[in-house]
Amino acid sequence: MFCYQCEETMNGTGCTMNGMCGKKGDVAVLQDRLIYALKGYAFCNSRGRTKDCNDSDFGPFVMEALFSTLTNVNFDAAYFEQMIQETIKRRDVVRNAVHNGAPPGPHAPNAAVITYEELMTKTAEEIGILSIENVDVRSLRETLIYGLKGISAYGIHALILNSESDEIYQFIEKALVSTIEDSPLEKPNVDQMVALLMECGSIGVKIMSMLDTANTGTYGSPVPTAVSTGVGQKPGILISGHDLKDLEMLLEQTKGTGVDIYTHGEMLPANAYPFFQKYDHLVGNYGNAWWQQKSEFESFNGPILMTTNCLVPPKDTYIDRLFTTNMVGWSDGTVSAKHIPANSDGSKDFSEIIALAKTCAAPKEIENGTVMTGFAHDAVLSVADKVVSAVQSGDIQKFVVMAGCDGRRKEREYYSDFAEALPDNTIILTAGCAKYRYNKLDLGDIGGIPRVLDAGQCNDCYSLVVIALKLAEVFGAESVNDLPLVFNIAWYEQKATLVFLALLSLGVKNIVIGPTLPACLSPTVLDVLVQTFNVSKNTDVESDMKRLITL
Ligand code: FS2
Ligand code: SF4
Repeated sequence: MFCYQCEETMNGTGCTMNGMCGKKGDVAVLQDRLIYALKGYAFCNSRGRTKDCNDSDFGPFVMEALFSTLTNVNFDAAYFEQMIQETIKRRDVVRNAVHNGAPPGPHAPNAAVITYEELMTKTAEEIGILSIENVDVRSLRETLIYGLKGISAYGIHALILNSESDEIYQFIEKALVSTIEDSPLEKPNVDQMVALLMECGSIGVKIMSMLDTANTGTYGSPVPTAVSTGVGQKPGILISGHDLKDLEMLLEQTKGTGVDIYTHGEMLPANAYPFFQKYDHLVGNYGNAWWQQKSEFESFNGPILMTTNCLVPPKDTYIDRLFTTNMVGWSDGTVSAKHIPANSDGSKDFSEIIALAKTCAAPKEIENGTVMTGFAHDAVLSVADKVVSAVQSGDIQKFVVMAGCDGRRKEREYYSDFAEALPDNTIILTAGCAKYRYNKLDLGDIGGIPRVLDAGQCNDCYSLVVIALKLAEVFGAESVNDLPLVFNIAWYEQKATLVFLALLSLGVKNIVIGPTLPACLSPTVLDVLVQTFNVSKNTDVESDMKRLITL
């Protein structure tokens, strides 16, 4: 196997035996085969589009497939075998329609004609990342694929709330086709591949905006909320991941059952939506970022529902209480987590989880306080006057965007240290699970404005963009680069890759990322990013404080 899509990749270069995330070699090569098959499906669908016989379900299916290959989503070999089979079946339907049942032409790429049986014999070396010999082409293509995974993750959440866009589906199709090695079409040159990455970033802004509209249209605009981190006396269900519709269905089905609901990880910001606040049995948030789940799921005592990433290979002590849904899956070939499927109308039956919860002890207390969230764009912009006068008076010197992901590496303590070392006249704007590194620190407020403003999940980085653009407008700045605003972001997986591309597509410069640079960036591609956008890696707290804040 070879995988270098996330920040924890082995030695900062690539996982080659088993993934640091727990992904086994057999699942890694199945994911390579699925992506290969998706490229062939995209190729045939693009031909079908010109003859009006493309698959109308192409976008949703491909988004599901790509999302399932994102880090920490699905570890189940059987799932990927079935998805590869389904992709080839769908591809063949479109291809036959394009050719009126005749065999494909001699110039069709292999991904458009390979059979399921043949594909299942292909190795990672033959069809995976390292099959692309030119290191820069490999870098640009893989970064694009990771951006597509991010688009797909956010696209699926929007789709679940009945929001979709053919523009986004057509981009996914075009981008997949652009990565085909033996394509009969003219291959994009390096400049065109860089342009595709920027387009991917723009589509990222669109999908995050669409999801923001879908979320706020369905659940209301988040309001600043102090969320309890303690526990009650009743048994509970812990819901983790990002999917708000699952939370809605779970809350409805647990009404009056005597079972409490707790959020975990990226589900914390759900507590700030007015819609969810009407449920008294949504009692608070249990635990921290995804990587601490092994101890937190154990001490929670009740069932856990993983609606999306980040799933860590479970311990025996709670595997019987772990349920997955959507694209999430876990199996080691012998033991599997129970999967809750969606019915054809999107509804789900959580009765098995609820019945199990009733037999479990209440969660063990691991904290007892509150944590603030709910500072999405509407909440922050409603106090824009206060913010502007605080900047004008010098009470606020700088805004520091510290959004992104958390991870288990020790180097990430940097983010807590950096937050603590920031001068009192700075405000942290955050979103994503990176916040758990500093959202429980007592950093105080500036004239009633908390020094850590949590806009929500990683997709809610869109809120930070809206806030930055509004500040630029209010201050008459030409761009966000002219604001007292710096970026020190933490990345882990492919949604963060998309958010990064989205920021670049908006022309944001001087972004500092860490704790390492993406391994998929070749020296040449990195050089382009440095020359064009002055992107750099974080260093140590003292040096970064000097270059970002005090200079
Ligand atoms: Fe955090 Fe993990 Fe949100 Fe990422 S829960 S690192 O995949 O999606 O951010
Ligand atoms: Fe390694 Fe990350 Fe790939 Fe997992 S997702 S195999 S940790 S690079």
